[in-house]
Amino acid sequence: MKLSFRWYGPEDPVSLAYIKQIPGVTGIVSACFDVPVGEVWSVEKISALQDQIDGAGFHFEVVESISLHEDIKLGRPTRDRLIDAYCRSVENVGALGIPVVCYNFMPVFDWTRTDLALPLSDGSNALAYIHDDLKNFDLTKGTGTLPGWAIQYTAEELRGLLAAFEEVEDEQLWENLGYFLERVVPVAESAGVKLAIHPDDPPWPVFGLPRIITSGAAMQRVCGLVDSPANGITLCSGSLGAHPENDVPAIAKALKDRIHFVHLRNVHRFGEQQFHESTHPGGDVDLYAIMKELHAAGYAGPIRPDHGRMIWGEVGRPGYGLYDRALGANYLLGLWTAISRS
Ligand code: DNO
Repeated sequence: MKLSFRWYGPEDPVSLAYIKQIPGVTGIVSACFDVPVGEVWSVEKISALQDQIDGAGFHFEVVESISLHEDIKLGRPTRDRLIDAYCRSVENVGALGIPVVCYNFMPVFDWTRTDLALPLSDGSNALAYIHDDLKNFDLTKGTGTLPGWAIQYTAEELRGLLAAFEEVEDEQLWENLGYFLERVVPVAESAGVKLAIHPDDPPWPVFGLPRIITSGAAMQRVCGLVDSPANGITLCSGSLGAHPENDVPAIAKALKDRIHFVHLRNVHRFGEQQFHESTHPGGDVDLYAIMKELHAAGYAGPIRPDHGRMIWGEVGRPGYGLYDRALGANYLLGLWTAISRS
């Protein structure tokens, strides 16, 4: 495996120089955050980012993410032009030798939490989710300060999108995903890029919006929509693990040939549709068992620690501080080394 770390580009307070001090990290996961969704990522833009990554002594292993325009998810007529732009971006990523593109198919909202800094008993704080607390967010005001999303919508845009998705049932969403993959996968194949869909986080509907990538069976179904090695998944232990019925080590085993990227983090579930993020070794998900499955399958792709808590007084981008993610990386390296040598 290639131990990797997410970097939010030159603006990220967690610099490449800091990341370099974490043992074993060779890969960087990043994106051209300033290209508006739906537009083509030019070779110039991607290679400027790649130059910085190379210059710091890393490999640019994964683009996370090239986001999909909502019109693609909605199946609107404008999707053909947008899918075409997506294909050009994938070609450009491939031309620069970056092997993996991560994406997701969550309507409107990417990952969702109801508390960005839940105090934990050890004095740290972590991202948390309590389903009933979603009612505290007033979406008539737009996405506002909800965390982590590449795209923010005004009140009016959001109203339009929420209304449009009311017409879209799960099966329609599946069809729209199939339509997208039928067009993009062949392009990815010839560009030497592997697509890796990220599961929905959390893996159930939020704000009344449908969510379909919520289980191992769903990810299996994605792989079957277009049967190509270029059409694969991101195994995210924290997203899948928020649902007690998702046996993440079993999913890792079942989908081993199609896993192109791995996010390893942990969650502690404290009620139905309630969890907070935890230390990498703590929590309800068995990262050791997942790593063992990946190792047994000969997994050679990128693995990154995912969100961390805020510890030692660090303040920063929710989930993406340096300290706890660095501890996570070191834990993953330790697990992998021990499994390899035993
Ligand atoms: C959250 C991340 C997600 C992820 C996208 C993948 O921290 O795991 O934002 O990047 O959902 O497209």
